[in-house]
Amino acid sequence: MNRIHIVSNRLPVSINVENDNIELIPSVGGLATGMRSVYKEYNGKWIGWPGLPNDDLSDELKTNIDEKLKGEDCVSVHLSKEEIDLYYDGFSNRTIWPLFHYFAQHIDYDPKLWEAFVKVNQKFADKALETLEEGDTIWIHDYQLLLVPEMIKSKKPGVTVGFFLHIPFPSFEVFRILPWRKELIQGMLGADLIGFHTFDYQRHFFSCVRRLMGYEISFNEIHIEDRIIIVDSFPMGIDYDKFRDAAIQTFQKPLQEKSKLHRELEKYFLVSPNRKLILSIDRLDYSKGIPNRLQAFAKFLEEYPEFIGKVTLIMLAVPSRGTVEHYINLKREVDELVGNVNGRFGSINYTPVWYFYRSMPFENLIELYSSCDVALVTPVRDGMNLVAKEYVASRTNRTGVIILSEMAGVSKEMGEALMINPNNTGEIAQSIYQALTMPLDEQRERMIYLQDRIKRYDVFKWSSEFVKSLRKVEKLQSSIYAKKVSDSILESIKTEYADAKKRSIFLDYDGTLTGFKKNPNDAKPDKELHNILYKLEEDPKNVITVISGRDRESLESWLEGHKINLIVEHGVWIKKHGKEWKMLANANDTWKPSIRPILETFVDRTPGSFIEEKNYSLVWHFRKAEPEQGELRANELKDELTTMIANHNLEILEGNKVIEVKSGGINKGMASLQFLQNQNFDFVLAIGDDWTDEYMFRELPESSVTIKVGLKHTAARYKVDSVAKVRSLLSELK
Ligand code: ADQ
Repeated sequence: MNRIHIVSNRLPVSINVENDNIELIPSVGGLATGMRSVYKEYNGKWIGWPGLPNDDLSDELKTNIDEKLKGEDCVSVHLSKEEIDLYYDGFSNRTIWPLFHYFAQHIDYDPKLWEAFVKVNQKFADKALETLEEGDTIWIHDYQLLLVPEMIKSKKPGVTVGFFLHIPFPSFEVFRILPWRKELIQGMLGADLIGFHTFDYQRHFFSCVRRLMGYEISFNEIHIEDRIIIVDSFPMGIDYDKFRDAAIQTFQKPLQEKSKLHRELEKYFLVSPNRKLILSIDRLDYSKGIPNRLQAFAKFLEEYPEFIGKVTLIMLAVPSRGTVEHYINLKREVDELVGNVNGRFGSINYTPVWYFYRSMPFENLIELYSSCDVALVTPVRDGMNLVAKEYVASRTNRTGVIILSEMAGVSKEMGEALMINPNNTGEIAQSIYQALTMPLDEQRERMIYLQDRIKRYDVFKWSSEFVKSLRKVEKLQSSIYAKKVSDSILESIKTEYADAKKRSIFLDYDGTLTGFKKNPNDAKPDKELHNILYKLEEDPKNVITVISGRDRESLESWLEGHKINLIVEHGVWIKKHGKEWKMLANANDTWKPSIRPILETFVDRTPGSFIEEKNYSLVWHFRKAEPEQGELRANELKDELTTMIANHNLEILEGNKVIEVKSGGINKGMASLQFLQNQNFDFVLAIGDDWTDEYMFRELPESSVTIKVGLKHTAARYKVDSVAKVRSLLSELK
């Protein structure tokens, strides 16, 4: 079984050094739990920063730390204070974090931060490369390491690379703001599998790839040069059983074993049995919508004064990124707002907001989750949000209500929560009222569904699904390589060619012999191509046919002087060398007047697209249109045409950035077979790039050497990845 390694900014352990004594403290967070099962099971290493700046560490201590970490199968990437400042607090948290959370006004564009980001990403990649062997798999995590996939892939292409982004991926209009947008996308595209929490982030990523890089995307695959990248959504889960079991135990503990917090909570309920608790838990981060939440709570007390004295908001904020300016300002704002709400609505025996600015042990978290009637989760942007899931898992009596921001990834899985827009404080106040007055039966009904779902797709399922997809993509890549014309395949093709007495060579034109041009009339053969063809024609054993979807005129004039046959319009016309054009199939064009107006409306609605008219077909080209709009309209057009074609015996052909409507029953397969009839060729070679060539690959005799240009699924026997490879293959045939 191939090894799977993990790379993340932080290792799953913290290090405590006292008097040269090194203590490793395992992290209990969701990622550490989920990944620990993976890298242990697959015999891998975890590569990351141990959490201490290396400036304060002697060489000896560093070596000892590394040794100790080795025992946990961890490999450390040591970082200096300056690197942490520029790469982590800097580019990661002052540039990418605000950008990806739509806080454009907070973005720091300092090129120094970018340079440090590149340098430190390279450090992580180098450490990983030291550990990796060809054939291994590596799973890289999160926005701090966006460049690492490419840095690894370019050095070790045989390693399967996975990447998971834990935060949102923004829409193109936001992402494009960044000066280094292309570099980030390129970095991510080094991965074979890219995972996001939700389909929306996946969609945004696709649109950035399409618009910035122009790569082709079909379903959830990105096709680049010689690789296919799979992109998918994997909503991260939690260790459900751990939270549920801990919640059960909390209530079974005898009084003397209960924590101080728990005893105080119980005392509170004892004194005021009708009091209700609302819970709010996050890192203190501007993406979490904490000020909005406090304002909404104040509004609620204002609008429903009967709840003053009866409802308390317990607000836990974990200190986070305290050296970054916007976090310092946020802390000040939250402190003030808490003071404001308590000052306005509090009394001697009533504090509306209990505010804790600290991290809490797991035990206390569980006590809070299981004691609070409502969870208020109102981020303005959040990749997933695990707090919402942890609250659900801890509700062992199946009561409790979640008020949830529609801007959190988790909202896609929690339709039963009370959904709010985090910027609408009136709506949040209203939902707080609805939650506090919700009948228990309704609470249970909603909670049962939520628990079912969150339990099923827990963190172990999440990681195993990702690993399963990694294995799948690994197989896919190897099947691509298997069909690729390798040196030994090339040798055997050359031998077959040399041994043959009479050869038929079918060559598609656009995308096969020449690259695609924005304007189809610019695709004239260049000198190199002319020479390749002249050389092939010289051999009297060769019968060469260019077989294309093009019209008669351009190919005839471009290839004038060559000893070549032409089959055009996908098989409607044939012109044997030195002879006149002849119709190969029975085609008619009486349908054109009814189809042309439809295509014209698409030209009007899609700037950059145009119609090409051939004798027996009409083609809508959208290569020059804005890529996303082009794809979208192409789907619309196909849909619209489908209802028309049956009446006219027409066919729709989908080529590379073209939709072609033509008379039915005519295709390159039929044409090439007809061409071979009554001739005794003992070698047939066919090369083509798009799916109109698939007809030819399927219909030609099994012994033919069929070659697809590109990496998509194909009926051809072999694949090459570019026009340049086609040309070099043809030049080598002797
Ligand atoms: P975070 O932004 O950190 O994670 P979240 O998913 O809510 O956000 O996870 C927070 C974790 O911290 C929870 O497990 C919670 O229990 C714990 N926690 C919160 N307050 C605490 C406190 N006071 N004391 C102790 N522990 C506390 C990023 C993304 C998220 C994404 C996760 C996972 O921003 O959108 O869900 O990664 O992919």
